[in-house]
Amino acid sequence: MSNTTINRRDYAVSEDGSNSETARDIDELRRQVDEIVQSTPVVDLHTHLYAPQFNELGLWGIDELLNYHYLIAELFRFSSVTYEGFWRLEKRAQSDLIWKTLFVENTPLSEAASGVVRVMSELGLDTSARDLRQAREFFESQNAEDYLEKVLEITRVTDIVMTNDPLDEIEIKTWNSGEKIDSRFHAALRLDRLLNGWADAVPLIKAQGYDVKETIDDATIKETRRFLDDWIGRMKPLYLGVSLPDDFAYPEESARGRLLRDAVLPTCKEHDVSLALMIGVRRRVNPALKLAGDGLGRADVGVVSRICAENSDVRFLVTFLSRENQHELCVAARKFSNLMPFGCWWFLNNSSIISEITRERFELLGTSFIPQHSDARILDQLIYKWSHSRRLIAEALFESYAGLWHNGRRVKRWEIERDAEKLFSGNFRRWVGLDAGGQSFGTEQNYNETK
Ligand code: HDL
Ligand code: ZN
Repeated sequence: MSNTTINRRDYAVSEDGSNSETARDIDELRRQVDEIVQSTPVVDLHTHLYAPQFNELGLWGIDELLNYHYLIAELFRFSSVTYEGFWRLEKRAQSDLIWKTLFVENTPLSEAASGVVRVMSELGLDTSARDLRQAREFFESQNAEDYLEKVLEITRVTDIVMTNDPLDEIEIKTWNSGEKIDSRFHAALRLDRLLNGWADAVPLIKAQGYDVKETIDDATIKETRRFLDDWIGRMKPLYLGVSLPDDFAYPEESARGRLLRDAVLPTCKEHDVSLALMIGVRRRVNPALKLAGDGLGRADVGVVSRICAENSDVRFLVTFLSRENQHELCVAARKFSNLMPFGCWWFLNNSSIISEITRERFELLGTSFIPQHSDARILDQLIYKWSHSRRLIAEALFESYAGLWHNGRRVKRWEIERDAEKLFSGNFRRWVGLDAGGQSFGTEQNYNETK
């Protein structure tokens, strides 16, 4: 067999011209994969979205979409506006400037800009409009609750995991109100301010009634664990999470190293709750850009291997921000079954890189990983972030099935459905113990019964 690059037609006709696999079958396989992946429900395991009960924390609509920090960073590459000049503007004036600069005067080719076009197109808005009048009229006519249902229906996202900060005033008020949170929204207890900014966190934790000190001694560890226990009881988080810098080291004689070892990891064990490590962010590389000012750096994946080896009874969700760390993460996951790689995070959430990462994950991990999360900050972003991810994951999955076919094994429809369910929700549900609402997949009989 000539060593041509594997593509759809090569399976169709062997060199002697006979049809070992009809082209139609390969085409049917591609259609099956696209149809199944497009329709598979998603549990979005990391977002910055909030349930309606969190009021002003929940963002949606064209002015929020255009003020996404990714687009703010891109604005300054095209516009002569100064940082101060921009930050002084009202939000609508900011989005008008972003629209004019990135969408009218220039072609919206970046992932973040093209994503806004996708959202507007999906909602039937004029994507070539000279201004935001029509878009604003549309969103002003929307009712928040109905719009949430519309977005979840379009995207087939069934569950959204939030990013919850136990030191945030609005969060504290909402969680302490006892108000019932929309059951489709789940908590993730985010530990960045505790682990990465201990000195600033101490007074805030003390204000909640926990006798912690900046110098970390056994008493402070005990009180910090009580703080975590109480917030776990309040939020019932699916996991604890923290973003970490590219130079994150462990073990480390630092506040973070001590708190991670003596408070967070023992808490994960005691509550049997997973820990998400999001590694490689370089915060405030350009402080003038505020939230848009973070960068990245290549990290040491060996740190994760050490943590997984030393804490074999903790389940870790791990993602790295540097493209250069992705292959090493796959290899580390082959060594540690308590390591679940997830997502194409932040600067990796771009078509070319999602394709590369997903393919190497299939090659090294089969379906034992979680391919994507949206990281959405604005509700409407679910529309484009999941649209491009489903398309790209379907392509990579098809290529994997096509390779298997080439090697002599065809997949059945129910196997594709099973695999897609694992990738888009099942692997995460099982990792964190999130009930699938009675649905169970994974065998031919199940599939025949549920169809
Ligand atoms: O730390 C994180 O969770 C990151 O996702 C940051 O929030 C980042 O600003 C972001 O929005 N990435 O998409
Ligand atoms: Zn995030």
